[in-house]
Amino acid sequence: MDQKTLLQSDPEVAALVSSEESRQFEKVRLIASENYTSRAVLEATGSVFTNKYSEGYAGKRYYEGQQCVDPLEELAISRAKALFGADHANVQAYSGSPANLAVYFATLKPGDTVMGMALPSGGHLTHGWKVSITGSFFRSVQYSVDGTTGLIDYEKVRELALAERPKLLICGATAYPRILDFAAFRSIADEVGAVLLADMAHIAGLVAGGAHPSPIPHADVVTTTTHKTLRGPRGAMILCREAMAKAIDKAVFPGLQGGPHNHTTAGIAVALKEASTPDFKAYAAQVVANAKALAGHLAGHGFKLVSGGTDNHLILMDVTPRGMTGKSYAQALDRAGLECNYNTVPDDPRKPFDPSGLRLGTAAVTSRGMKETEMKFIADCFNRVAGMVEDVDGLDRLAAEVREFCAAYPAPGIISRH
Ligand code: DSN
Repeated sequence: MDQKTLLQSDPEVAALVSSEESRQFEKVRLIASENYTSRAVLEATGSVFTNKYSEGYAGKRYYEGQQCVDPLEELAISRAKALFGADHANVQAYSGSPANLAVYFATLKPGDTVMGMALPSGGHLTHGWKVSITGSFFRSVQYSVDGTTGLIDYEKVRELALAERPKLLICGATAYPRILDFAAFRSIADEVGAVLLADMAHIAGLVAGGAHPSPIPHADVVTTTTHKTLRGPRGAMILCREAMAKAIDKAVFPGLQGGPHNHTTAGIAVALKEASTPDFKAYAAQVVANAKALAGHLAGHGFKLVSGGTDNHLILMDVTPRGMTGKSYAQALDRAGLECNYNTVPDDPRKPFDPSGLRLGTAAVTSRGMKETEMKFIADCFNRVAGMVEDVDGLDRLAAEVREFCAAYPAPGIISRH
């Protein structure tokens, strides 16, 4: 961004912003939940809409001066509904966790039973994990992936649902590399009379671009963040059937939140316009093609891929067969200019703070125009780092190579380096 004013008024913050731009430009960013937003999204998110309070909804606000906010929010809502084919959209949730909590508030009473995928299997904290409010204010039962195949066993999910009769059944994941069978979850929810919540945060961009089946025809309510594969600002949306619209809106405001972050709504509106283009469709397809290519090359280097590969943007791999743990390897990779996060793998014998695995995603590198050929370079770098985890000089030399490699790929939004 143009930071002349910031530089003058607060050089310390300006320097950190500038360093972060360089860091994002010079690294191969493979954190599966991250991306690069466009310059247009950054400008909308950094706009004067941050100055405005707008508690309520269009036409029914508790503050005056909504001449621009009302049409902005209505524009974001209509773009969200059109892009995903939803009856209703709420674009006010601050992020993914509040969006999920709003669904709990709209559909449950404290102590009711919820059922989601366990965090170590690739679920999210807010899918009922014990340390989250969703696992302590509600009665939470959790399903897991099969420890051997790494896949969801839909028959086991069904059996657990029949035994526990959840009021809210949650599907969706943060570390599941395969297609989710939303129709199977629908049929389980129907059998036990549960509301079905699909959290599509990780795959929303793939759904928008037609590279992953949509949960919209199956789920009663769908939550998503807007900044992962969807490539918008940090924010969230809740999409639902008309029958749930009033309850969802009421749960978000006044149930859970005060004024919406209108600057975020502006960024979301821009991202939704971008996501409805043929270019974005091609992007979503390339994200998956890149993940498959990267997975193939990593397997060729002896890494053990959970489920044997990927259908989406995400790869989960057990690095212990190569004599490393997830944390030490992720730290060495970061030093060498390749950024990812350590992650548990199914039935991980190790603790989450130093687990057996790594999670990788191709959303950000694909936004820079990288394709299958570049995935081979990246996988080769992973192999080289595995051979020198403690060799800091070797890692620093590789980081210089990675910087040179990255320089050829423009990063959306980072115009200072173009
Ligand atoms: N923290 C996000 C992720 O990395 O998947 C989920 O909210």
